[in-house]
Amino acid sequence: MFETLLIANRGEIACRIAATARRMGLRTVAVYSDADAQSRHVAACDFAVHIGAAEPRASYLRADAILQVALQTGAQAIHPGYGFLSENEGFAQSCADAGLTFVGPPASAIAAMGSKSAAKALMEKAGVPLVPGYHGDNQDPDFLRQQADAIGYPVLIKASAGGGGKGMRIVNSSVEFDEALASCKREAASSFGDDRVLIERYLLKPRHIEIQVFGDSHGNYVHLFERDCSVQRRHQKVIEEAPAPGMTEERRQAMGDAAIAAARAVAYVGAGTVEFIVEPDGRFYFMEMNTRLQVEHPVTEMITGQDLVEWQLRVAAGETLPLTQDALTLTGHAIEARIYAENPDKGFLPSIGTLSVLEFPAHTEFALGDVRVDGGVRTGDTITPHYDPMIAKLIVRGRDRNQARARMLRALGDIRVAGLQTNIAFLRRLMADDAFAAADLDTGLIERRHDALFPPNGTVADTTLALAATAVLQAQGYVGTAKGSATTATAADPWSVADGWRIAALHRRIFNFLDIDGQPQDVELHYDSGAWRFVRNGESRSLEWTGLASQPGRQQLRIRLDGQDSNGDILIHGETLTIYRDGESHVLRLHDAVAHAQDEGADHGGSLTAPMPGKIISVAVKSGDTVKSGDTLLVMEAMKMEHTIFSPRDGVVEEVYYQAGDQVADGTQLIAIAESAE
Ligand code: MV4
Repeated sequence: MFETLLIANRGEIACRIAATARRMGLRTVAVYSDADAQSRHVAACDFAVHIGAAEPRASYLRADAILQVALQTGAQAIHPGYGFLSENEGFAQSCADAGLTFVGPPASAIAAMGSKSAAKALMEKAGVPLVPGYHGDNQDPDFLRQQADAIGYPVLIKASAGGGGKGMRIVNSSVEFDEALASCKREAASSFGDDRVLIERYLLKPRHIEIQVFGDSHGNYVHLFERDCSVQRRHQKVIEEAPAPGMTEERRQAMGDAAIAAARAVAYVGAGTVEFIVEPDGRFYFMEMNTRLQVEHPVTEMITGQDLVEWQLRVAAGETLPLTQDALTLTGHAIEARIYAENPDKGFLPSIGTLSVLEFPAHTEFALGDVRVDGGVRTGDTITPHYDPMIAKLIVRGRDRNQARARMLRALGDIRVAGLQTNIAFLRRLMADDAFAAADLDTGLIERRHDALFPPNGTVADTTLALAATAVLQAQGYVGTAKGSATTATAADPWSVADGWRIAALHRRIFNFLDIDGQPQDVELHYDSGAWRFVRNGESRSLEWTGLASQPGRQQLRIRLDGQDSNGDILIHGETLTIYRDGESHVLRLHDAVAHAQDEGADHGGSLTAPMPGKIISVAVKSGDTVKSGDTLLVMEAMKMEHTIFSPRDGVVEEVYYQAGDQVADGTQLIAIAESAE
């Protein structure tokens, strides 16, 4: 085994690899870009070397720079993770040429699986089932139409050089064929510089099931069963699980054999995944082989009890496979959910910003357990536009699928995130969805279940508003039970709280909340004769609350509203409140965020910062303009609301850092204003 491993990646997968390398006693070397100097993967390794600017081309894709770091730091092996250089045959070859071990297959195997049509020809020879179709060299339109007629409609025209769903056309009848072919060829030529296509029978309701394979350098092969990755959105996997629901032992064996035949055909070494497209009746066809460790590998680890990174390192070091096929067992059921900083209500637009809070339920990291978290960011870290906005992978296992699903639902509800938007609520709806629960899986599930998965934001419940309001008061030192007065002995002096709470107004506190749609949700809390009341739309209910735990920016409370008990965990981030209750989260804003943005501007010597993550809609000034206090500087959009940023003073615009259309993280400086010269 080598002593030093260079990890040529970032984020969760770099941390994942470092965890196993450490456990195995290896020294680890991280590489990092300008954007990652403080990143978790840098801290997870023993050494770290800067390799360039934030853009991947200037850092994580620089094969030469990474090889040089490996040689300089005495690393004997390079683990590429996934993405970046992981499936770059040139890089695999350069490692070999430099006398370094590439933790992955030989360059020749990457090359053989890189071209879709060439891979299909190889697979056909190896006896791996292919979708009935034509993938030969003859590209004559009349010939291809005759092939389509012979296959039977509908057919799918796919760009030979394509992938990830790009360059595909469904054709329903012979008369549509010529036009679809021409259009597909145009797209293929412009997207891939190669207009060759292949024709396949178009499968309705297909599933994506993949087999994890492993080969060693001694010609041994095993498979580690399957993963079902049918739940996808625009060719991005959302949920992965193992085993595949409905899989029979016979079919598992047949698919495992086919996957091993595929690996053997290209003299594969290391971890690989053979993807199949599967018909409702169980017939399966080779799609492609991924020549890397995949994002979803943890579900396989959970059902086999094996550490696939350890397997990769041992095989790369020349050892034989750790286990034979007979010794591998499949136990229980595992599900992985990819937690992203993105906004499902806005077409899953990435949500960049700072993770002011990031907390997971009790879990293990990068290792077996009933709840596992593979993450690459910590509280205080930033999700930037430079890289994939994945926050973490949440992986659970149960004795069966329903137990795993229940654990996932629960664990998702226990995550706390503030500072940006996530897909967690969407994932919870998916986990609870009837079709998903019934394992009625196919690649169209999310579209088919659209209405259930994207319900309109309903009215905000009284309980949610009461939790938000009481959290604000609790944070200010008020107590919410009948015993004693409205404030504790140790609380801040209520008379000095400079927010409108005055002696004359002691009995009436107004909260102007805005819901996620920007709609006002005004409520009042009244205090009278030792008791609180919650008032909304003129209706009044009795209210008590007890603080359970408190820390800056966070209140855990129990309220009793009209005799009904509810627990809540409320994160207060600037003017944004995230109320967690009953596994669900609700976001509210207090009305005066913009005013606070201006206060901050004044505090920071004339720089104006974004009050929350959002998008710049328009900029009203340019550098050199003279502005008066209260002039409009720019308009930004956040949480579906437009916010006008006004000048806090008279002065001259020194610099405008952003323009219309830019995404900005909260706290980002937008404009600098200098005092007027006079
Ligand atoms: C197909 C198909 C139906 N019939 N091929 C999409 C990406 C590419 N790698 C293969 N893809 C498909 N090929 C035939 N003959 C449907 C898909 C497909 C799909 C496949 C796997 C996972 C998700 C998918 C989503 C849409 C379409």
